[in-house]
Amino acid sequence: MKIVKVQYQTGELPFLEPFQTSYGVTKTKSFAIVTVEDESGLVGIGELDALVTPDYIEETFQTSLLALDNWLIPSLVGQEWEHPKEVFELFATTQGFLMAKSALETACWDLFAKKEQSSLAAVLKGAPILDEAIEVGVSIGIILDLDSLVRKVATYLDQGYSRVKLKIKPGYDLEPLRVLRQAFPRLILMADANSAYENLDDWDLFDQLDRLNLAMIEQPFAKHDFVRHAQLQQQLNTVICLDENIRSLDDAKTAMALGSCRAVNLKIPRVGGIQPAREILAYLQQQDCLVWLGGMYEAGVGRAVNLQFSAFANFTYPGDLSASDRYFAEDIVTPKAEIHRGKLAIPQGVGIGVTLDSNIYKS
Ligand code: OSB
Ligand code: MG
Repeated sequence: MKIVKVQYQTGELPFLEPFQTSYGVTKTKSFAIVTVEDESGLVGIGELDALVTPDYIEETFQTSLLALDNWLIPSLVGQEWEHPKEVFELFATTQGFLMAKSALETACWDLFAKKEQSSLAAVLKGAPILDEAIEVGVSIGIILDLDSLVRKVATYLDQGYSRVKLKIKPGYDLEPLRVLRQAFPRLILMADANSAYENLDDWDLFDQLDRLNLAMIEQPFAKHDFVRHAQLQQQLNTVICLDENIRSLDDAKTAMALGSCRAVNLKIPRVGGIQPAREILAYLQQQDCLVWLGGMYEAGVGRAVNLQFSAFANFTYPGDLSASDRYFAEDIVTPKAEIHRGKLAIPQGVGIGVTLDSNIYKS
């Protein structure tokens, strides 16, 4: 196949409620929808999910667009490839910009699956998909008022979410988690620090957290620090999960070699696309590391990619893959991801299984 034309358009979706992490508060979701067109005129779509500020990782929405314009789109257009698993390699001379690469690479997978008249999940699996709905969890931002936090969690549990992740930071950690544990003794509860802790001086805190029967603690330390995570994992019963640290298969190997974690939050945009994600998944599963799917507050296209990938991967642990209405009043695709009895349906069309609405670009 050969991509002859690439276009993108940016847009924004307001969050229903601001989302607060250890980095700050986010009020809108910025995204770009990338289209790739082959010689026959068939089009694949992908989503750019880089954040506006360089706090989660270095890449930002603006630097992604710069990389797309200057290096990534030129690396893709006019090149022959047989299968989308080759596309990530076409970008090899450009370092970083994994989220920009993922937007293009996932669009090529959508295009390929459409050409095959198959769902992306079935193309990935090489077999029909039997489970048509997947169990999902929810990621909850910092809510300072703890009564409101408990009420919020209760509404998500009513909707059927089967796992809750709470964002924590120094000064907002033990107490909210204790309150939730007390209110929901059997809840699958975990915490995500987004690198907010400095070092093992916080040992007392981690020792207390270790007694709360948390499913895991995600990314307590700095983004490239494998050693401290390994030291902490050695001292805790609670599973350490890495997010920001794991950008590549090499990172996954480093984490396993050092014992830095026993779980990984895998995000397709953070590792550069579907092919690197499935390689990391295969390696980590073979190492008996628990892998689950993370999220970037995706709009409808990115969310559909996550659903297809989850259907293929058969994750045993519910990911941060919520319904669209967990974040947005309106979305940009049909069908929207909706939760029914705690599960999201896998859209059944070809490719990523959803179509773009005509009125997607509101900004
Ligand atoms: O750390 O997992 C994270 C969103 C953006 C960037 C980083 C993270 C997150 C989330 C939300 O936790 C996950 C989601 O619901 O999409
Ligand atoms: Mg995280």
